[in-house]
Amino acid sequence: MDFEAIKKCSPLHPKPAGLALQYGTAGFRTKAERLDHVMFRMGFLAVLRSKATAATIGVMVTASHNPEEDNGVKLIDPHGEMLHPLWEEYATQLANAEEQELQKVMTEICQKEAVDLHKDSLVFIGRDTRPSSKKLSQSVIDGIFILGGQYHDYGLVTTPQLHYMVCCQNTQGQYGKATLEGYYQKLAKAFVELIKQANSPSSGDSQRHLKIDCANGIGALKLMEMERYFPKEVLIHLYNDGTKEKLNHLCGADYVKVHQKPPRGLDMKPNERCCSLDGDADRIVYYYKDTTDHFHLIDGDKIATLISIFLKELLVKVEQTLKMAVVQTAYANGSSTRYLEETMKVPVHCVKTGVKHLHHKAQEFDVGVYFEANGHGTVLFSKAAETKIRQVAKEEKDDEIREAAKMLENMIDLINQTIGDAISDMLVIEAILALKGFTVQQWDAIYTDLPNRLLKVQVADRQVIGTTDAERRVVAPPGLQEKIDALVKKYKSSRAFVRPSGTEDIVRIYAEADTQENADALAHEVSLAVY
Ligand code: NG1
Ligand code: ZN
Repeated sequence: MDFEAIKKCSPLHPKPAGLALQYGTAGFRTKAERLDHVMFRMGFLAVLRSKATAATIGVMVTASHNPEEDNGVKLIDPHGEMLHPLWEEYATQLANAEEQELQKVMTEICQKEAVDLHKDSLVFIGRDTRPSSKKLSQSVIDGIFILGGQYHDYGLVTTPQLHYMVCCQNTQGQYGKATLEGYYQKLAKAFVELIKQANSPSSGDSQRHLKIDCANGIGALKLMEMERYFPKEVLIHLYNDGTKEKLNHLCGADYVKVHQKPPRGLDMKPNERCCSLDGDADRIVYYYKDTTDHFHLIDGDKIATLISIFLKELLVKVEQTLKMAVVQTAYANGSSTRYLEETMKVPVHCVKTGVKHLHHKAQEFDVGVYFEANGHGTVLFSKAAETKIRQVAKEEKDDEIREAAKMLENMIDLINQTIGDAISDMLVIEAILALKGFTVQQWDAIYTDLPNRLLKVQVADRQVIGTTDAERRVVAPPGLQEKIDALVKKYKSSRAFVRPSGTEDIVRIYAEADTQENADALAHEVSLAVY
């Protein structure tokens, strides 16, 4: 390692004095102007991680659903998954090291991980559409360059697209081609095949329309690029495409989910199917308004349920021994868990918030469906499941079974198994609705959500709140859980929990109850107990 060069260049990306950041659930996130040194240093870390794993590593510059003034960065591991927890620790140490400590911290990482500095390295870089992202991704490149690493800059891409590229590259093309063209072609081919298997569109109309709120972000650009691959039966209409308004401002999946109301900038007629992406297009929620102007949100839990219903029907026909499960977090609506377990008889597992926990758990099953209530999720197929499904699709003599296996095969190709992907999920959902002849109302009616409320409160130190049982109970500070228990008892069909956010300096409060008024009141009372 050329420490002289590092010493010379590092002051060009100075760390603001006293600033300490943490690599959280989704990497580093804060105001963009505080992140230059972090980006530069993550360039270093990506090179070291690439050498340590002898694989290509990704660096994505984005702050997802957070305001336009924020930014963030996260590293992507070789199979397109989130960074290894040990390396998250190194990332924090490196980001917070004072100038004179940099050499020591980097040497320690190399020693602990036995990094062979003579090895080659390759880093894939991507960024969202924030005004600050271009310069910040240039700082990542500066860091890579100083360590003599190789890189490929994909420029503007969605977060899941970059995860996909990393996975393709490290599996020597087995997962697909590591280009945008490769991504669009793979997804479009699977989607077109699936749509062909649908009899007739449920609307009676020969075309299916979908209105999409793109959160004024990268999703709009990428959907425009992909549109020409879509079958003519599917017509998408893009809103909040970033040409007029600010990223994530009063729109996007997070806004719609948290506020339980439509985004600004999307004109919605009764019973029209609409959806919102978030700022880096890794989340999606659907919604519509009925003829009485009542807004209906179809969140990640209902997406997981729709996908599970569809997959289970096919798996029963193709191979009954394949084990399917759904993975959720504490934020999953109680009605969804109940429906999945009691009506569908599908095992449901609850894990801590954060995609890496869901992804990890889902890997235990032949078919693992995971979604956060906020619309981030995907489906994982085990190697054994994939091999079996492809074999039945090829060799089975019975037409019905073979057709079912083909649908599953196309689902495997359509879903981005590296991470939740709004574009891929949207195509999966559109295909399932077409295949099952479901309207958005029929989908919504599968079960009725329990009224719920998500609040956030600012406290002096959010880390004083300690949790257990997949974050459903607090163990610290003493007495808080007892207070929450007492409040929950006051309301019917209720549940509430609090946890420190991993992405913002706040504590989140979630409550469910029999009515919206009660859910709101319970959330409010719990928030007072947290102060
Ligand atoms: P935090 O801030 O830890 O609650 C939020 C989301 C997570 C996940 C991450 C990463 C909620 C309640 N939390 O985490 O589900 O998506 O952001 O983006 O939606
Ligand atoms: Zn996101």
